[in-house]
Order: sequence, then C-alpha cells, then structure tokens
Amino acid sequence: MSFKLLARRFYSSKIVKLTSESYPNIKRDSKYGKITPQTIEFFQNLLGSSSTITDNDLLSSYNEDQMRKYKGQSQLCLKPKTTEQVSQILKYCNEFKLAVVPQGGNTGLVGGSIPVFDEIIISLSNLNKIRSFDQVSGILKVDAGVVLETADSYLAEQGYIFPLDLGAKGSCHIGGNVATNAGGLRLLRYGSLHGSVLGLEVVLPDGTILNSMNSLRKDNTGYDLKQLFIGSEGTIGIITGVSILCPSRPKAVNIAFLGLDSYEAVQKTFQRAKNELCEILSAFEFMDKESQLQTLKFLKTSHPLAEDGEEFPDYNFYVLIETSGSNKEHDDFKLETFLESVMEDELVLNGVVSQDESQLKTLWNWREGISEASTFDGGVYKYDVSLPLPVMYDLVNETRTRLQDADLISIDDSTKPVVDVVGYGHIGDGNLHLNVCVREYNKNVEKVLEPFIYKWIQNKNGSISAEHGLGFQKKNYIGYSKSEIEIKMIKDLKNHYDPNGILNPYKYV
Ligand code: FAD
Ligand code: 2HG
Ligand code: ZN
Repeated sequence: MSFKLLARRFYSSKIVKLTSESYPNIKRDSKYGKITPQTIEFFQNLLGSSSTITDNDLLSSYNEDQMRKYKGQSQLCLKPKTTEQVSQILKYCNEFKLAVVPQGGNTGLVGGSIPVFDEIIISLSNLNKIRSFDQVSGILKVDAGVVLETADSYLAEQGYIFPLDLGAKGSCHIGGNVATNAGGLRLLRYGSLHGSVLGLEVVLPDGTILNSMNSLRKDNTGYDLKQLFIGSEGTIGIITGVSILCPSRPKAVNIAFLGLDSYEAVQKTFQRAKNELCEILSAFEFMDKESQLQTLKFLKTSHPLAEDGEEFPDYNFYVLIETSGSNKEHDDFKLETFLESVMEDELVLNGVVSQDESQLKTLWNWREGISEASTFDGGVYKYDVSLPLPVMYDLVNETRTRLQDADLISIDDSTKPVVDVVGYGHIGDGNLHLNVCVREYNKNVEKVLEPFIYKWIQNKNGSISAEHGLGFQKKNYIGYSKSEIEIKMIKDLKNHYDPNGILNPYKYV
C-alpha cells in the first residue's frame, strides 16, 4: 500500500535547476556564516566521519526534492544518532550563525526539506529507534527518524495501527510527519496529529532540549507547547522524539472502488456513506478521470473498473471507500447494502469490492499512485488546498480553462509545456489535490497558476495548504490564508526562539 520512492526512473532526464537560479530574486543572507575546515573538523569529532557527509555525489540526493523542482547547494549533511548530538550541532550552528535545514525522509512536496543556498542539512535518518510501546494504552514512543511504515509494521505485530497512513510511508519519517502535520488517507477516521500526538522531544535552535514525551491523554497545565511544533515545518525546533496514541488495528477491512458520472454524485455518495456506513467508514477518496489516466501511464496495468478488452473505463469520477471494523460479516453486509442502494439511485454507476489483501492493495494503488504518477511527464505543479466541498472541483475546471486560454496545455502536442490538469483528494476532509502535470518546469505556466490559484482559494474562504505545508513554494502566499495579526504572532514566536534565524531560512516564516 505504499510507494518506496524509486530511483527517479519516471522523471525527465533534464538537469534540475538550482532553486537560486529558478528564483533569482531570493538572495543568500550575508548574516549567515560559512562552513570552514574547522566546522567540518568539529562535526567529524562530534559525529564521526561517516555521519559528516561532504562528498558532492553523496550530497546530491539530500540537495534535491523528489519532484525534481528544488535543488540546494549544501556542502554538508550531518546525520546525528542521538538527541544530545542534535543539541550539540544546533548549539554550534547558533554560535557561528550557520543556517540549517532539518530533513526527514525528504518526501515533502513544498520544498521545505531542501536548502536554498548552502544551509547545512541535518538528516534525522540515523535517529531511528522505536523507544517503547505500551500494550495497554497503545502509546508508542519513537525517535523522529523512524520510517512511518516501519512503525506501522511494528504496531501490526502488537494488534495496533499507526493513526496516519500516506503514499510515502515507505520513506517518510514520523518526525517529518509531525513537522508537516501530515493528514493522509485516514484523517477521516483517526483525526489530525494535533489530537493523537501526546508528547514531543524537541531541540530548540540554541541547543536546549525540550522534553515533553508525555504518556498522558489529559494534561491541562497551561499552554500545550507541543502543538507549536506540529506543522511548524522545521522552522522553530528539531523534533527528535514523538509520543503518539495508536488505535487498535481493525480486523476487517474492505475497499470499494466506484465509477461515477459527476462531482455532484461524488458529494451525494459521500453524504450517504457517512450516514449509512457510519462507524465503519475509514476513508473516502475521490479521483477525476484525468488523474486515473495519468496513473494508467505510470502503473501500466488495466484499470480496476475496465471491462473485458478495455484498458480504461469511461467514468468522469472515481471514489475509493474503505471500511474498517472488527466484524467482517457485519461490515460486508453494511457495505453491500450501501452499494446496492447508491447504485439503485444511480449515484454510482459501477464498482468493485476487494476480495483479498492483494486486491485491496491494487485498488489503493490507483489512488496512492497518483501523486508520483503526476510527475511522470517531467514535472508537476502541486496545489494542496482546503475548500468548501460544493465549489472544490470548480478550481480544477477553472485552472484547466485558464491554461487553455493561455495556449499552454495539450495532451498530444509536446511543444506545449502542460500535459494535463488532474484533481483528486481526501473529500472526507474537504482537501483537494490539484496537480498540473508538465513536460518541464516553465515560468509562463507558473505565472498563469500563481497567484491566481491562491486568490481563488482566498475568495472561497479556503486554505492554501490543507496538509503539505507552506515550505518554500508558498512562502510568499501565507497572507492568502492567515491574517496580518496571525503572521505577526508567527514571526514574533520565530524571532523569540530563533533570534539568529538559523532554522530553515528562506521558507515560510
Ligand atoms: P521531509 O520531506 O524531509 O520534511 C518536510 C518538512 O519537515 C521540511 O520543512 C523539514 O525541514 C521538516 N522536518 C522534517 N523532519 C523534521 C524533524 N525531525 N524536525 C523538524 N522538522 C523536520 N502529505 C500529507 O499530509 N498527506 C498525504 O497523503 C501525503 N501523501 C504523500 C504521498 C507521496 C507519494 C509523497 C511523495 C508525499 C506525500 N505527502 C503527504 C507529503 C509529505 O508531507 C509527507 O510525505 C511527510 O509528512 C513528509 O515527511 P518527511 O519525513 O519526508 O519530511
Ligand atoms: C496524497 O493525498 C498526497 O496522495 C499527495 O497528499 C498529493 O501529490 C500530491 O499532490
Ligand atoms: Zn493528500
């Protein structure tokens, strides 16, 4: 059910441009120090040579994001193994005003984990131990660098599940998930990390270790400080440990993959699913036809709803419904009754239901694979937005029309930079993923899309980031979703805890 990021085999062979070349208005801030032979020596003594990476070939994968959109010029990547080492690193960097970028699994989609200039990369991948698990309460304590899938497999053995799942789970870190407040595929069931994270261990920019690895569900003693770091995208502290409440693993899981005619029908089916599936509904994801066609190029197998002899079915929208419960017979009956009724009412035109674990995975692939498939032609402009459901899909249509008006889009004509516009997402959370698939990154395309999309969202009282964060991509656009007073409070907090601005500069704060 997850995609370990592959060796970039789907991407164009074009060389990735440096972020500083793509965005020449951003200049390196001269207040930051530069690394010297003494700096390297200090870190080699602290961490050992194998955890102090200076070789350019080895650095390249840390300097580039997986969309091949952002590229930094860091000359140094540090891989601490303990919280104390993270503390020593930040203490030193703060003293010499050396800018740093925390990096988890580097699966982020807004350029937050990539240096813009020569910032030092602090990779958490060696801080990767499961610290403890309590069988009674379901509380898991881990180092920040534990890969999400590793934690979930560990929990599966204990009869528990990690309360977050996403397509990048084979690579992303729990620390990175918390730093981005990742939403994922089952937020509908398990809620946001703001609710399930019970405690954090964080190293502040001056090296202070803040330890609040609580096991308490309830603690009303003043400000809930951990919340500040959930979704802070590495701008105010480095998360080194996470304590999180995990639910019991459902024993019965079903997937239905459905074909529908209109976005209207998608919304009505969602409403019906909530009412009729109630407590067993654990995911409700929607996909448009274009997203499935893009995924077809990537997965290269026939679509689950294709009839014999067909490669691809003819529906405008698709929905994936997951049910999770404890009694298979009960859940099967409930899902069947639901499907019969929505088909009778002609909301759903066709559908398949998984019969075993392998079919379940195949069906999820057609949803989880879209993100990576969208980069198939060379690159992608990604927008991850919260909008009121009734107008959500209008944004996809209007973006496509705008690109057509600018004569920038064609599936068949390879001289046009844009291949297609695809829309999909977590409809249960009011979260649309709008992906503009391009043959190569192109400033004319970017100008047509931005700030148009952000303004559109603001007019509809939406959010310009539902779950991926602001990072580098949306650094200039925070004002479309936050008020001046909110932005001032964010800056005040940043300046208070990071007066030298060493943590993740040039990003959204
Ligand atoms: P990175 O990409 O390494 O970093 C992300 C940000 O967090 C950066 O700003 C970085 O500086 C900071 N950071 C990382 N680790 C730490 C730390 N320990 N302390 C402080 N700051 C840190 N996101 C969703 O919300 N929902 C999805 O469904 C979803 N699906 C995805 C599917 C695919 C195929 C891909 C490629 C990405 C997806 N994402 C999704 C986006 C991404 O946000 C998540 O993959 C994940 O939360 C990022 O974790 P990471 O460890 O890779 O962090
Ligand atoms: C998803 O839901 C992820 O698949 C990624 O959040 C979305 O790549 C994207 O735009
Ligand atoms: Zn998502």
